[in-house]
Amino acid sequence: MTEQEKFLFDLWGYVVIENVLSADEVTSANVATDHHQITNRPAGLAQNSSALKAESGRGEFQLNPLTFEHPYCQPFRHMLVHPKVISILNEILGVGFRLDHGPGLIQMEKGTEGHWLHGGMTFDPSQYHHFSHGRMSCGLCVAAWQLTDVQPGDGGFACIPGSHKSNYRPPQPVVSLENDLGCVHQVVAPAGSVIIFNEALVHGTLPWTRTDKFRRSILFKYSPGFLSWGSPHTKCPITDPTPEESALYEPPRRTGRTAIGQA
Ligand SMILES: O=C(O)CCC(=O)C(=O)O
Repeated sequence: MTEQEKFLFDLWGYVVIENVLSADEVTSANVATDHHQITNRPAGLAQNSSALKAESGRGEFQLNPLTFEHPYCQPFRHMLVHPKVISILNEILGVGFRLDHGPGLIQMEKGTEGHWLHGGMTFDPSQYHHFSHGRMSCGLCVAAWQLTDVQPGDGGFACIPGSHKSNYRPPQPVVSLENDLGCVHQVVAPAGSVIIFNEALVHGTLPWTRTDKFRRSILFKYSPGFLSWGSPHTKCPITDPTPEESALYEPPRRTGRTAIGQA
């Protein structure tokens, strides 16, 4: 993790890292996505917000993409243990971090609703940002890979930068986006980039209503090795896992987890 990435992630609670995937890798991930069933969930994530409502719910994979048949699992397995992401997670979650849940696809076509802002509202021992002894320590964090371009005004991922460290709950009109007080930021990111964000950040999704292009983001959620936000995995779902992939599925525990990405 570079000094600039540390600075921005600590300051904002997220950082966008561009050009992590090549154009060919983005294409392979989109081809693999096109070959598998995507189902639209019923609309409802916008709750009763007039600012977030739209006709349809977002599209999601029916199967875990890490278990797709070869070669279609490969782009997602590459993302799971990408060296750039591993180096960042070793810094912010600590050595021995684990895959908590995911990967999950978010696909939005024109007319897809947004998602009420969430995260960071109260003390939550599973989602946090702490700084001591010269380094960050975080709870649940996300690597959100961008398979399509997101431009200013398109919608999609949005957050209140810095809110992972804020002390007051955002007012209700802010989390519903009905009056965002100018503090909500739509995150712009080209295809091939990865957004690393802390789940303690107040974040959500703006509706996708302004562009005919679609949005595809695939989210991997990681926790420190001792912590499980979701139900711990019973086993690695990949039938032919590498040692690095297996390590990410070890049970949560304070010590003794296999470290990955260490020289
Ligand atoms: O990328 C998005 O649209 C939002 C994702 C989100 O809210 C989450 O992962 O908790």
